Amino acid sequence: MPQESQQPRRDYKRTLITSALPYANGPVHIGHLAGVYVPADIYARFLRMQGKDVLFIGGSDEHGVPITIKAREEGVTPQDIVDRYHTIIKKSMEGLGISFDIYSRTTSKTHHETASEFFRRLYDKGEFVVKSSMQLYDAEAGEFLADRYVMGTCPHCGNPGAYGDQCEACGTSLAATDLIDPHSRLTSAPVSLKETTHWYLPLDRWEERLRHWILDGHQEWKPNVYGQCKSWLDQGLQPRAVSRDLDWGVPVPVEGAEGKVLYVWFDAPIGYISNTKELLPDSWEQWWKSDDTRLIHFIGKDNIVFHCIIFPTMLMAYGDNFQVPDNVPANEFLNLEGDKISTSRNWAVWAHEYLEDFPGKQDTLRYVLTANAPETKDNDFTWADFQARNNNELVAILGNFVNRAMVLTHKYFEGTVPAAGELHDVDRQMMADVRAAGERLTALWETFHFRDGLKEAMEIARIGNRYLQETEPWKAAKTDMGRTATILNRALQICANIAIAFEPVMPFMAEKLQKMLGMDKPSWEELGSDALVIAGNPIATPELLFEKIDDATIQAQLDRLERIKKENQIKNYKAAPQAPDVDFDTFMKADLRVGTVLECEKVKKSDKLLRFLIDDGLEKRTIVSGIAKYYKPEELVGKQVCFIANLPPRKLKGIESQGMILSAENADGSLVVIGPTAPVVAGAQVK
Ligand code: B3M
Ligand code: ZN
Repeated sequence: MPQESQQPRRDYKRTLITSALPYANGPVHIGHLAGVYVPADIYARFLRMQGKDVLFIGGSDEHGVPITIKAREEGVTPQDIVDRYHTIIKKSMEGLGISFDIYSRTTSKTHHETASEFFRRLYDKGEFVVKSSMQLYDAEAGEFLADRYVMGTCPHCGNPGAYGDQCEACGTSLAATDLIDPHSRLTSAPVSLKETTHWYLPLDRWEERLRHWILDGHQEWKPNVYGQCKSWLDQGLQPRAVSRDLDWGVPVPVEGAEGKVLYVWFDAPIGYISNTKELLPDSWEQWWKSDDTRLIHFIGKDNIVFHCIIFPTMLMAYGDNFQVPDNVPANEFLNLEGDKISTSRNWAVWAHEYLEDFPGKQDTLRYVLTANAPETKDNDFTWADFQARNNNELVAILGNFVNRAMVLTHKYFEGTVPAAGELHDVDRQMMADVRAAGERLTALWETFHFRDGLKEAMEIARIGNRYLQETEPWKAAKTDMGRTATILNRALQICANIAIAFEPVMPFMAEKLQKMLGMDKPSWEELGSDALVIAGNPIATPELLFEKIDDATIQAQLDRLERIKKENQIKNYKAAPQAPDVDFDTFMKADLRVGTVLECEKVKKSDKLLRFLIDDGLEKRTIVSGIAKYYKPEELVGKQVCFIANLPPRKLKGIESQGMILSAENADGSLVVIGPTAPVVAGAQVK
């Protein structure tokens, strides 16, 4: 059971669920899915199955500096960029069954109007302060520069390509003013400072109210969320700028604000409101401004301050009974094979690529991401774990149980649900266990413990397998068909419970299973029932719910990541600094030659060494070289290689090596043998 006391509010009539609006400057990946979209979708489906009034709002965040940078890099407009990624993201969400009531975008007309009006109202109410400050400026382009638009040398690691907000080589967060030699990415001109004016939201005015609301009123929030809020509040809040000098975004709707737009973090959360409005133009206010609405934000941990402090302040400042969030179940981060997921390094499993590579296996991903959700700490996604959970849990436990129950029903009762007779203790105990698992599941999901709840759902399938093992209906069938009927009736009831318990996490599987069992669309309240499938009704021929994923499929994914790792190493390669001078005569003492490889073989008991027999123009010589990991011996026979002829002989693994073959070391540490670009005579000198 959860350790914190997360008691859900009971006095509400409807739940408004939002999930962070992904930036439309790239596709979504498994980190977004595990952290935000899958848990939000589970919660939405879970409430809908209970007959609750739910709205699940999504959309793309289409403003902000990274989008303008990408557009410039590609020589297209920001609108082109967001059109491209909004389409990809929306399709991925649909493909994965994320059941938004609306998935819209912040470039929509409704959003521009709504965000603009929101700003104007705060402005008119005197909720902003105006301040002038010195900002980075590119005098050549005549434009102010966001930190990301500044480049220079990292003061920590010396990387000459560090950005004004972060050095991607060493990972340090920076301010543009920390950089050595800061220059503009627009024109390469050195950056200067210029005075500019912006509107600020004075968070400090709201500090007491926020303290009371969160620190006293929401101790049930997840410890990571509550802790971050407390730390912000304890440090004391400062006014935050809500406008920027930029030409992409919602224009600041005030006279004299030409060339200024709303800061993306001001307009993006208003996107939740705009999208509700777009969906329900006449009744959206009920979802935002009435006391009996409960607002829940699903986000990742880097968005906590915006959703717990800044957006609530905006809502309170607006007034009009706008509701502040009741809970913000933010997640930590998911890593991939031990490394931080990164869009710029292409280190991710992209949702749209997964859907192509694993057609029909949306539920497997949803299951794995929930079973391994980063709810309390950062977690790691590995392809080995993905395969193991599919094969050992979905196939071997869940799929296997359902299949056995249905196949036995076909075998003994021609595919008709048999009637249960007198119940034994084992039958009653089994149903009590299913009910108890269902109750624990409900309590866990009500309090946003999706990962632990999923374990309880799987427990129902485990109970099913144990039940068949214990009751052995195939044995009873030899002596007592009535007993077999009872057992299989119970087993089919467990299948039906599975079709309910897993529906929020694996909706595709659940729908298929419900159809196979001939169930009506179930409601959550029926979980734990032993009357879900009716005696005398037919069930379908069982189809497999999950299939095994083989090693080759997993290897292909690992190979892809390996390739990406190499590409990144090449991209980030920094050539070694030049060695100190060597005088010409010394260099000329080295006798460098070209030889032709006559024989090449692996050295026994070594995975590094190859033994060469080389025609050096004078005789045949043996050279041992440490390149076995990068070549198959037969590839090198007949090739010409450069070697140093006049090194003193050296024994390697008992073989005397007469010289050294030259190779170049690539960015990933792999070695490539050096040879002439056209055939030459064996023994040709290299000068
Ligand atoms: N687009 C940041 C992010 O994707 C931002 C969320 C907005 S939610 C209103 O992490
Ligand atoms: Zn650095």
